[in-house]
Formats: sequence, C-alpha cells, structure tokens
Amino acid sequence: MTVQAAPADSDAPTVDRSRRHFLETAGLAGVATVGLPFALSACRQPDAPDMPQNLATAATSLPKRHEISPGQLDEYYGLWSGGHSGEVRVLGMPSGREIKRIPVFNRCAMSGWGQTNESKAILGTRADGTMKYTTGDTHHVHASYTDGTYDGKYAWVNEKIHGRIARIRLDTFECDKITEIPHIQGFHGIFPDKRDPVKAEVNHTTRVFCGSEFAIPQPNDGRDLDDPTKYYSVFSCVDAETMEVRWQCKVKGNMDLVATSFSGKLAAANQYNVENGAMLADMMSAERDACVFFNVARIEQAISDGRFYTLSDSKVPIVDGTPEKNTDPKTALTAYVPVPKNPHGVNASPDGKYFICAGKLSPTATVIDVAAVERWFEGEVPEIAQTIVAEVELGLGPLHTAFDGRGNAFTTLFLDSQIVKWNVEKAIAFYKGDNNAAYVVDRLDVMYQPGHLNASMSETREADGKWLITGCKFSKDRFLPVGPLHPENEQIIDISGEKMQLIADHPVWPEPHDFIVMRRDIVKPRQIYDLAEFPNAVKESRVVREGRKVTVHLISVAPSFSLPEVRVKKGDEVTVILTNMDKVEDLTHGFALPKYDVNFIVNPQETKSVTFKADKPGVYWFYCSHFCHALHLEMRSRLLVEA
Ligand code: K7E
Ligand code: CUA
Ligand code: CA
Repeated sequence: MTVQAAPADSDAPTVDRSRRHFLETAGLAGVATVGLPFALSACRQPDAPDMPQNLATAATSLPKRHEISPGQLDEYYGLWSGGHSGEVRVLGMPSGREIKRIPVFNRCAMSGWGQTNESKAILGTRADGTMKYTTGDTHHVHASYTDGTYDGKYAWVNEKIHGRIARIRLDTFECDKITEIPHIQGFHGIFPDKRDPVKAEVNHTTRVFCGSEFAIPQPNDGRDLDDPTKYYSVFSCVDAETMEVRWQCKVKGNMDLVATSFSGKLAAANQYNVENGAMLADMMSAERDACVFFNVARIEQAISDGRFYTLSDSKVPIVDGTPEKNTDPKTALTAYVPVPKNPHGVNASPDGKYFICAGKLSPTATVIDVAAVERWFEGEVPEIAQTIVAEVELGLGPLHTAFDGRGNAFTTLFLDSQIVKWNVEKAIAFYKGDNNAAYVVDRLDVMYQPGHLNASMSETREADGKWLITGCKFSKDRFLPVGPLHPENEQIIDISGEKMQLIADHPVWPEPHDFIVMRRDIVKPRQIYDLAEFPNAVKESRVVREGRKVTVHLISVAPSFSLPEVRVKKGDEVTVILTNMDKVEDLTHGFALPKYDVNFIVNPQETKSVTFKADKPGVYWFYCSHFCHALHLEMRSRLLVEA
C-alpha cells in the first residue's frame, strides 16, 4: 500500500517536502537511537516565517464571542484530565475558565481527598491505613452515552502509572469508584461502549474498554524477567456500573488509545509496538503496526462457553486474541488492521462510519471503514487490509483527530506544530485515484507541539463543529515567564467557518492530555448532597467511647460546630464524623485540626470522617477552614487531649 502525497492544488501553506518526508527515508533505523529522540522532541523551534501570519490575525481581527460576560454562563462543560497531577478538571467552554478540580488519584489538601476515611475506601489503603498509592497519571477522560451521545451520567478517567480506572459522577462531579486492573502496566487508552452489541434495547454505556501499553510477564511475579518474547499485554473490559473487570483479551503487541463503534459491536486500540520490542529501536523496526479490533459479542460468547483462562489469584477470565489463534474471520475474536509506523490515536467519526488512526512516525492518517471490519468478521471481506479506505498524507507527527460533524476531521501535527483540517470523503476519493480531490481544507499554526485536540461534542453523533481545543505541550513564550517549569498552552479555536480561527490561549497546569467538551444542557448537577446517601450521617452530636476508640459525632451549622469542646485521652484513636446540616447552596464548611495534620471540607448535607491518634496532649482548636459566614472566624471549638 502506498502513501499518497497531499494534493498539489491545496491552498494550505506550502511545506518543505524534504523535511516532510524525512521519516520515510531508509535512514530511519539509523536515527532510531540517536537522531529520532531529537527529531521527535520539541527541539525544533517553530518555523519563524509561518508565525507572523497567525499572530497578525490574532492581533487585528480577534472575534470576541468566546468571552463570557460577568454573570453569564458558558455553553459547554469541558472535562480535562490532569496528567501527572492525578486529577480531573472542569472547565467552562468557550471561556476556558477553570471551575473545579476533582481530586482522583491525588491527595487534595483542600477537600481532604486521600485523608478522609470515605475517600481512602475508594482509593484503597495499605495495612497501616495510608493510601496505597499517592501518585497518579491521568490521560483520557470519556463520558457515558445514550443513543450515541452523552447522557450526563458518568465520566471515566484512566491512570497510567498503577493501572487504575476511576469513575466520576456527573451529578456531583466527584469520583465514586476506582478499580485497579490486574495483569497490566502503562494503562493508557479507555473508551466506553456506546450501546450493547447483543441486546438491541440497551442503547447506553454498559462497558468501558481499557488498553494496556506495556507488555509484562504474565503473571508478573519474577518469572521471565530477561525474556521479553514472553511478555504480553491484555485488553480489559470494565463493567460501567459495578466497575468490576468483566474480562480480558490477550493481544499481540501493545495498545495505546481506544475507540468504540456506534454499533456497540467493535472496540479498537491502536498499536505502536506490534514488534513487542523492549528497546526503542525494536519498537520502530516494523514498517506497519496495527489497529486491533475486538469483536465484543464473540469474546463474551467465548467466556460464557468456558473458553478462557485465569492468572494468579485473579478470577478475571482471559481469552486469547493473538493473531495465531484467530486466523478464521468467522470465529476470530480480534482483527489486526495494518497501520503505518507507530500510530498514535484512534478516533471514531461522528457519522459512525470510520475509525481514523494517526501515523505519528508516518505523516499519514489511515481511514478504516468500520462496517467493512464488521463484514470481515462475517467472512465477507477477503483481506483485513481491504478495510482501509484511505491513507493520506497530512503532515509531520500526526497524533489525534477530532470532528466537526460536517465531514471534516482535524488532526494535530506534533512536529509541524499545526492543526490540519481535512475532508474525510475527499481523502477517500483522493486515495481511490481522484487527483483533484483536494482533501486538505486548512492548516493552522498552534503554539507549540500539540498533543490531543477535541471539538465540541466531537465524540458523539451530535458533533456540532463550533469549538476546537488543542492541548499544546509547550508554551515557550506565550505567557509571563515563571521560572524553568512552563505551563502548557491550551488554545481555543473557532471552527464554525471554513477557516480555523485561533481565539485564545490558556495556561494549564501540567499536564492535561485529553479532554471532552459537552453541551451544558446534558449535565444536571445537584446543588446539595442527599443526607440519606451517607450511612454514617450524624443525627445527634455526641462523643462515644469504646475502649481506646473514641468517635466524635459532630454537626456543622453556620457559624458553629455542634460541640463546643471534645475531651479525649492521650493515646486514644479518635474518629471525627462531621455532617454539614446546612441546606443552603454553596454553604461549605471545613474542619482543620492544628498539629494533627487534618483538613477536609463538608458540602451541604454531606458527611465525611477522619481517624487519627491523639498522641499529643494539650489544647487544639479545630476550626472551620472554608469561609461560610460573617462569624466564620468564630466557628471553632477545642479538642482537649488529657495527658
Ligand atoms: Cu496522545 Cu496519553 Cu492521549 Cu498524551 S496521549 S497527547
Ligand atoms: Cu463554617 Cu467557615
Ligand atoms: Ca512499531
């Protein structure tokens, strides 16, 4: 299969062809260990001649319609992953204002996440009661679907370091469950299914698929350390409601990003390392890697037929999805579509027709016909490679693709520091041989080196083509310098017209990778909690002693705590359960205890608890740390620890 060049009559800025093609040269293997890390990093300064054009546009004719006046609300919710901060953020769009940080895999000093007993139960603890992990690396946020569009119920986010997936309730914008997935490392892509592949009446999300990136010995218990040919990766299916791992599927090679079909029948993961290389040069040795498709119904049938195995003490059933075991399309659980050189990103187009893999080391995007993959599984398409309907050149370092719902795709070009807008049907026509099909519609320089991008409602049937956000990995000169660590630069682009228009820059704390932008009418957040949801809600304030264990049942109503003093003895294990009885919207209280390192908040009608050892005699004023009332400063009581 040959890669076709961009149409000559494209009105996009001309590019240096020799530079554009450098990754295709036979010298690639040679640069693998020395040249490539430099070539792929951001060492290249943005092309100086390209910049003034965009900057001039920005300075002279900036539309202001992204600005939200005081008292006005944004049109969209943005759900942002926080990368190695371990959190998820909520932004208003198109203003880009950060509204909330949701602690997930991190410890939050403000809310008490990672300190309260309730959050530790979600996070998981060691025998000594401390958090099992205190680091987290979130990459991908995706939300639940009904009828092919967001239903505002849940969002999920992956955690790469320790292999965990978290769920966020979109009525409270809080994390309510975390699952650690067995047998994986470097957990990267996730995507919820969009309907059930078997039961036609189930048209909402019931599974979340998870790709794992690093192959490891199975089980990873000290065996096969030095024999990477025995390492492998598994694809996981997590139940959207129970958050338990339903099944896993062994694959050849690794997995990176994940996408699902609107039919519910297929999930897919792009693979950059089908070589299963343990060294960089080995990971780049094959000309083509793959996009692996999973036939969900067949995998679940295999499991109910008992065709699975388990590993170690995990009960999760695992099926074999390696190519050797799946040669007959009519029974295959998986299909490996060959995609050029270390692809990154796989995205489903909102019309449900295509999956697009970006080439990363190849300057191309590969368009895969989803219905053709379904037909391959029925034995109606002779060669899996025939499901590829286009493979067209876009520019250097293509990573991720978003859609406007009008037939156009937008792909980030990491190395070119650009976004390219291209028409999918024209790309298909061009690939078929129509040399007049000018599929590149527009190019926009971004600042600098973009990773993910996403457009408003892009991952749904309701992609509306209004706003495009791009997460630039480097901000360099875009903000006031604050020392060596730079923020990243997220740029808001108006895509309502033919040409993309850069609207605004926003500095962001490292490092969001991915984000989704959801219409605000879809989300129905609550203003106060429901007291009945907390089994430990305090009805009557009191102190209960059982041996050395003391439980303080405490209520906060502005501007006071229900107990003016609490008396305990040195060495007691003290649990403070605090219910905020205020029912007023926005009336949050805090509980801060000096020298015992305790701080958390309780929102209206919410209950939280913290346990600590009273090991320091003396007087300790516990006070409200969240401004709540004119007498907020007076909202404090004494913990008296007797010697
Ligand atoms: Cu491209 Cu983790 Cu989605 Cu970062 S990944 S950019
Ligand atoms: Cu209660 Cu401040
Ligand atoms: Ca590879």
